[in-house]
Amino acid sequence: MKPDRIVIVGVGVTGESCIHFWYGRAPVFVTDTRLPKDASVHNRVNELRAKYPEVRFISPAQVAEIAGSDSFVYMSPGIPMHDEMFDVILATGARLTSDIELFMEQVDGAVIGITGTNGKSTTTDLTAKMLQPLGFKAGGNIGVPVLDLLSEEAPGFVLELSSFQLERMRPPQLTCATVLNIAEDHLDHHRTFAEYAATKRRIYERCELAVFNNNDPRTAPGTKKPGIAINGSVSWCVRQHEIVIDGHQIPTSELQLLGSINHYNIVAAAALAHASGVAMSHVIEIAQNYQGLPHRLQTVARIDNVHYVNDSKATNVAATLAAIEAFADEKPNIVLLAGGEGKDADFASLNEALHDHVKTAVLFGKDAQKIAVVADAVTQVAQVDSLEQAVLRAREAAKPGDVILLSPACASFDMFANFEHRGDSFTSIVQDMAA
Ligand code: UMA
Ligand code: ADP
Repeated sequence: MKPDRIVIVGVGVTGESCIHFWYGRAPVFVTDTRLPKDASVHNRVNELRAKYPEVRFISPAQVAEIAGSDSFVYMSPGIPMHDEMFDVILATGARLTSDIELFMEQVDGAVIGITGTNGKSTTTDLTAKMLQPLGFKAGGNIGVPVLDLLSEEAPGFVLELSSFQLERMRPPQLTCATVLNIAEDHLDHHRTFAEYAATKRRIYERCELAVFNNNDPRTAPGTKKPGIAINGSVSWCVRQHEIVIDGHQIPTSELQLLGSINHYNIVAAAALAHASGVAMSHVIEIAQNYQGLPHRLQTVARIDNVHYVNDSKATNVAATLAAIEAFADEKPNIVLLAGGEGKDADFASLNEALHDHVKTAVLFGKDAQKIAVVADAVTQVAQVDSLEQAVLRAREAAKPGDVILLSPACASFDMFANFEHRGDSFTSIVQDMAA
């Protein structure tokens, strides 16, 4: 069906990619639920107005009169499904759809989908590197709106899909799909953990081949599917000192990525790449040399024999636990920098790792006190007002051989523009200190 009008809600990168696609093909109307109050949204609207003069920018209240049964409506992923705008749109009879759904309708080639609470970006980037000889391109939640990939003319795509993206579309028809892991996150957005987990598993519904963790039933497809069950056979598994990829054993000492969780991500990426038909020799070479993305367990300096690590992308408790595991020693050797916007998470599950491996927790940001309540009973705690103070306090607490680990277990939005800004700030504070 050809729509009579397109309504786009949200003026972030997804919204713009939808405007770009439909511009000149159908009348485009754009709004943003934050429009009446937020000055930065006004600035963004003005920027888009200059770029796309034919687009009509409307107020959120006008959506009810503009959208009709022959319209398509694109809601940006950051707008929670319980936002009243969804009811307004459904009442108009319009087709509520998404950028990913439109992308899937446009492409013929292979599409691999990757979701999970943690490790999505790392696994997406790594899978795409393994599939580079075949010309695959990566996009999605990793930061490149999928519709922007349409200009690439690639034979296949690797998409990072968030729960926000999966919940607002029909299950995608993917060549291969994986749920890497499921832990508590985004409970301020999804109503329950069960709802969040079910949303992630929608990725398998129409996929041809599933890759999942045999040790974690929450990652398995609900119905029987052809696939690769990692840790379910000797050919594909993660062991203490080696990983096995299609029967090839690789000692973990030959890998650049740290931590058993990252070793799992490597095996999952290899399984997805293998299923797409690339040479295993290339997959193994990339697996061994892959250095990871910035802001994930990234070494930023070694000063006075203290190791400074930027893991700013750890925006939930599970990611911080994984980071602590990656650096843990027999005695507490970690000075942890944590805090920020906690997204209603329960920090109690940090308790044991803080007790066993963290000598001091330096806490900052909006939910510092919530973490302090847990940490106080098991380790030394310092609460500070800024990241600068946190680094100085951590430096005082660390001894040679220790690790100063920024792994906040929280989103960054209370103090920073995003996790990259937080990680870059940490890096420059540390580098200034070293100079
Ligand atoms: N907006 C509203 N009402 C709301 C919330 C937002 O109108 O209630 C508007 C904002 O005012 C803004 C626009 O929506 O104008 C922003 O849209 P968005 O929040 O959906 O963000 P985009 O810029 O479109 O980026 C999105 C993803 N963001 C989110 O899901 C929050 C990006 O993932 C993704 O890279 C991009 O699409 C391309 O696919 C970011 C992210 O934080 C990195 N993802 C979450 C995560 O990884 O944890 C899921
Ligand atoms: P995502 O895109 O899902 O946020 P990233 O690859 O960006 O995933 O990594 C986010 C954070 O999660 C980093 O701190 C990283 O070290 C950590 N991490 C990566 N893989 C896992 C995993 N399987 N379990 C827990 N934490 C993980």
